[in-house]
Amino acid sequence: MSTAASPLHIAAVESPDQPVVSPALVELYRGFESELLVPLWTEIGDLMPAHPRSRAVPHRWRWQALRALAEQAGDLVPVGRGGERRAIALANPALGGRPFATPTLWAAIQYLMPGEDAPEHRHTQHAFRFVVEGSGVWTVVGGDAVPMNRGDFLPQAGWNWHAHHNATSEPMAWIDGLDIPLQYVVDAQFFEFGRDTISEAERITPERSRSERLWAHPGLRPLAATPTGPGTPLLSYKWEHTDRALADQLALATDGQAGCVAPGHAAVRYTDPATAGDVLPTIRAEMHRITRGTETAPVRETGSSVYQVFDGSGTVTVGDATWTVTRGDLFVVPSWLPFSARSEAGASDSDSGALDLFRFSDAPVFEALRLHRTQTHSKDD
Ligand code: GTQ
Ligand code: FE2
Repeated sequence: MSTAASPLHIAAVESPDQPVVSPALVELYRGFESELLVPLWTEIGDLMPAHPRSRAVPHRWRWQALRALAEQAGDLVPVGRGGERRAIALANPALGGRPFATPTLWAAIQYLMPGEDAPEHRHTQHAFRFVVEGSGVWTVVGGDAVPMNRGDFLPQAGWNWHAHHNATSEPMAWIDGLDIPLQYVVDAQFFEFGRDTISEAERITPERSRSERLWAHPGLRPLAATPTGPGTPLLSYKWEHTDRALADQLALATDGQAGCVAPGHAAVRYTDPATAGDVLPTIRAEMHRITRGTETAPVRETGSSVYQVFDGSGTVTVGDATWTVTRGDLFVVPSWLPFSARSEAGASDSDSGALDLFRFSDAPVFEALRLHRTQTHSKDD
């Protein structure tokens, strides 16, 4: 009688830290395999390394290439119920062809043609949109129409109904960030279809959403509004505020006042106005401005990040990889690989003359689990 082949293979290898290979040892290992058992001693180096060795690798995607393919998809692929979104995800080359930018994060370019609607749905995955170019799409979250313009960051916590509609005669592209790979690996996902089309009353195009009118006043909390569910009640963080915060940080530093994270490097984190914590339970988002000629000190952290160049150009180094980057380009920083960036003159010259980097990461997960570690090196280390 033959039993089904065991999916396990435990290799008996000659190695100083492994038991002596003998016919009896090989037979022991076959016994483990047929009972679906794995000993720690053959696996420990992979399972319990001295420090994180990410399965993901550093990689850069060029915005021009993404954008051109998204345009082609706009002509060839309808958006509607079932497929839900014309979203094209970054696939880390070391994650088995899955649409995972990192082990925890999804990053995609989404594209909506003039007049198109992306149908309503909701899911437990936490999400955001970030706009590097264009305008004309409103995302309707829980009936609140939120405009999308260059530089705006739009978080949207899990289980909110949402649809998108392009109200103009131009196509629009933006990026989505979600915790899809995290929820996939921990089996946490729920999903529901909503209405196929949003109501005419929701097909409005206000300059500011209801959420902004309630929550976008610095330091002022509306007394009668109670955030429901996890995540920030503010659905859009507009570029004018982010830009001014970064410019003010740099100007203060020029006056000899503290404020920047390092000379020539200003940064802000998007936060929940009701808690001052991260905007989403699983995703942290930040904007960094690095002035022309400045190079940041290498930093490594547990957890992974995805960056998009919002403006300017420069050179970034992630572990052993170094790339030039310019407006719209995306790249990933796997766990515990050192990251540094240098701002340089290039093809696209930003308004501020600086390199502006939008960043999102899984840091809230690592912090909540008390697994977050950071290490900064000086440039000469
Ligand atoms: O826009 O609702 O990139 O549900 C992936 C899943 C976008 C969205 C994505 C989604 C969405
Ligand atoms: Fe969605």
